[in-house]
Amino acid sequence: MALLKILHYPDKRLHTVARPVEVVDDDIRRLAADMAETMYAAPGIGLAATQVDRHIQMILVDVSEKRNDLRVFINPEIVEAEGEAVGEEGCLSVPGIYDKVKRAQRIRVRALNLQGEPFELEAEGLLGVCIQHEIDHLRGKVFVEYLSRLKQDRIKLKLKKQQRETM
Ligand code: GNR
Ligand code: NI
Repeated sequence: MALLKILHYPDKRLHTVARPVEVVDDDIRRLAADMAETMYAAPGIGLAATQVDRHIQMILVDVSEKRNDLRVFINPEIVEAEGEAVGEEGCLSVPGIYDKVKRAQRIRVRALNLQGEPFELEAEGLLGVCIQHEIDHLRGKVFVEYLSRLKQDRIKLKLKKQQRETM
């Protein structure tokens, strides 16, 4: 296993649109294991392949207290969404920034598991939010893009300054 480097906003590579996984093979399973290690070490409740500069449609989520309920979604698709819910979000690619985002309250997701088998899952609450946040990453979208232009510009300045200071 290996820890992977997480890209930080405003890195252009975070806006790459991920391509579907064609075959779920050992390379994909190895990447999933490395992403899991990276997500738990961060620590985060989710991670998209986009964030580790691998532009394929795979996301990981674990919203459990004990950090022992890893879910992997390959080629995830939201097939139903209903309601609206606003919640505070953060992102490993936007460290130190938290703000409110409006999401669907309940979603139904279709994806492949690490055996390449299709499954569906209904999610709400933090799990639902996290899945929507991760699928956005696969489309090249970072949560701060839901905020006002003014806030986005302030966040960009703050993170660029942080990056200079840690160089
Ligand atoms: O660790 C994370 N926490 C979080 C909190 C509220 C809403 C979404 C998230 S996802 C984030 C990890 C991450 O950046 N995934 O892309
Ligand atoms: Ni994120």
